[in-house]
Amino acid sequence: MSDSSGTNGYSASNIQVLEGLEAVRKRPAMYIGDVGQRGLHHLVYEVVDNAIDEALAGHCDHVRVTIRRDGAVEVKDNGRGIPVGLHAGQNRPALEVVMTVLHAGGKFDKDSYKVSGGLHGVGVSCVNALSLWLIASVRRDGFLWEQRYERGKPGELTKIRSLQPGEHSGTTVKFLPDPEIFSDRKFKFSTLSERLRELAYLNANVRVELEDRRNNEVRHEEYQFAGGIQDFVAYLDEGDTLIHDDVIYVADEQQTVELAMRYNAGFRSNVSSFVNNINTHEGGTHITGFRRALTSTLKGYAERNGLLKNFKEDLSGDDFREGITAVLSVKVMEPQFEGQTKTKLGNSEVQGQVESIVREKFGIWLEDNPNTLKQIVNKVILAATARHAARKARELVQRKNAFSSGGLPGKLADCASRSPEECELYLVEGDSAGGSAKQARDRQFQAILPLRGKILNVEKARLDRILENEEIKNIITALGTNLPIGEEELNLEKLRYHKVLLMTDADVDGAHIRTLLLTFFYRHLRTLIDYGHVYIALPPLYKAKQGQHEEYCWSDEDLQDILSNMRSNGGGKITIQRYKGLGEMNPDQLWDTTMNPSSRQLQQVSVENAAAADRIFSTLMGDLVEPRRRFIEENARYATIDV
Ligand code: 0RA
Repeated sequence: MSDSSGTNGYSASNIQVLEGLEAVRKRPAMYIGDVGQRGLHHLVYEVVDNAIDEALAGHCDHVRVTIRRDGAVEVKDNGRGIPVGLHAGQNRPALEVVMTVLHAGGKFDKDSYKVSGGLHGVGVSCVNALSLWLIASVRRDGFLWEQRYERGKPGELTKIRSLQPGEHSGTTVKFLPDPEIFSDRKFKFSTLSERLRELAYLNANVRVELEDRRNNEVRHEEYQFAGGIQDFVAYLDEGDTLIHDDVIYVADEQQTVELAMRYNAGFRSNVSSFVNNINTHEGGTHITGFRRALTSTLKGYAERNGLLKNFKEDLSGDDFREGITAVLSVKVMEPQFEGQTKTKLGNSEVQGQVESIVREKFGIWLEDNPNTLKQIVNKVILAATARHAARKARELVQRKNAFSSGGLPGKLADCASRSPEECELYLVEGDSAGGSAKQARDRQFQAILPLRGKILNVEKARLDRILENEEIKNIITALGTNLPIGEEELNLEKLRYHKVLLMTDADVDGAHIRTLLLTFFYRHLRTLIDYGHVYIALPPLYKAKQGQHEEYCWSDEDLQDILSNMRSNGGGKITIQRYKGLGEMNPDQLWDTTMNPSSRQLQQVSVENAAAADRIFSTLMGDLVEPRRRFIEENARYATIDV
């Protein structure tokens, strides 16, 4: 605000404030990403991030999030409390400034690692602008203060009462998202709990609670991890067969760079990274520094200990990360976020900082743990060997394709169009459903690839084995892309269909096959998911019929609604058909319900929280039975797994 003095100060800045909040209400997506589920939950994260900032500054160790019966959310912390005194330049309480001025939150505390960039750090004022009402309560300076806002417009700041002896200072923010902005205002317990759990790992010892009071049975979870990101790694690699017991932890004295990691016998690399508690999905300079340090440190120690004497092939950086589960968390004063989703760290100075800290501290760790060094190096050698074998296997596939007709799989019923933007590939469970789909489709733009039986569980196989699998070879050849090996990228420009649809039966087997396919896409063709090319085609569960009138239902609630409508219309006997398989529909029905773009139901596959998705895949598809059983038991009641 430039206008800070004179009697006009208040009204002039006041007008600017209202204009600022109005701008947020006019273009909410510009500030919070979107006004769907993601944006809605972002409101909570924004408020929680403020409380966590207070914890990072060392003034707060308890954050409690409550979803209230009325659908509002309350975030309570035991920090210093947002200051309520008059803000020097603005002639109004500092609290009101924080709540109404865009980006005001960080301007008080210059040396804190305030989140900024990306969607984070837009400030609690955005939450305020997008809430029907918001109530900020502050316990500070011996009193409880309260101020209520409506669609961002402040009421009076009121002193409510004295604090009781022993009552802690802190801030509580309660808000109800505005129905004019958000059509869906239902917070999801699992979405909130994932982020809160993650924050508790990233901020060791901070106690984070989540309580859902919307149902008669109150649901409550609490996260507090003394081991911080070390515990995070143990959570992520639960169920994996470990190469060594201890989680490796390295950090500098100020903990501006923290790294925890452990190797397992699996084939993937699961590296999550955070900057100021924000997940940097797209990596960046900190990840580059980590990778370089990991490779050079391990290689150096392996060579000096004569562990690479008998291995003459080249080692790629990727080989050093096979089977690793790692969490890298760094604090950066003025982070620059880049990339498609603004989750890639750009600060060049960070690379060297991370690299030298990891090099030094991991080196010390390896000197103290020579046996683990040996086990890790053996694993690296296996990875390199498999990578060479995978290259050979892929060359073989490519050479074979070059000789067959057009290089496309024999089972593929291709479409006529050659414009990938309009083309769709249906991956269909079973030859018989595949047959129906071929009759049902619009052959101009819809291609069908029937898959026989269960595809390979890629969670349990190395790439060279995966490349021997017929179904997987067919999928890859039909798609036209490569199957990236090691550090290669997917050649997206070769993709022959911009929609890839998984069409499986609406039963347990179908769900299993869908999970196998999703695992394959998630692990090996992740770029297709990231760019929104992968969909699940949802066949209906029921058909309700009354006389000539038929309706399809996609859920049990759907069915109940439709049945009660039919009953109230009179009109005679109702029959219900339950579709267990795609094969029970004739081609016309299959077209109407599942393939016709104007009437079908599709679910776009997205990876909202990659770490959680990763864990779900390893738990569901990995080696150990016990964690899988427990996962299913724990989640049967609540969870639908969104990947
Ligand atoms: C600015 C200054 C001070 C505290 C805060 C912001 C603060 C903000 C939030 C948001 C949620 N919880 C919060 N807790 C504190 C304190 C300055 C001081 O006391 O010296």
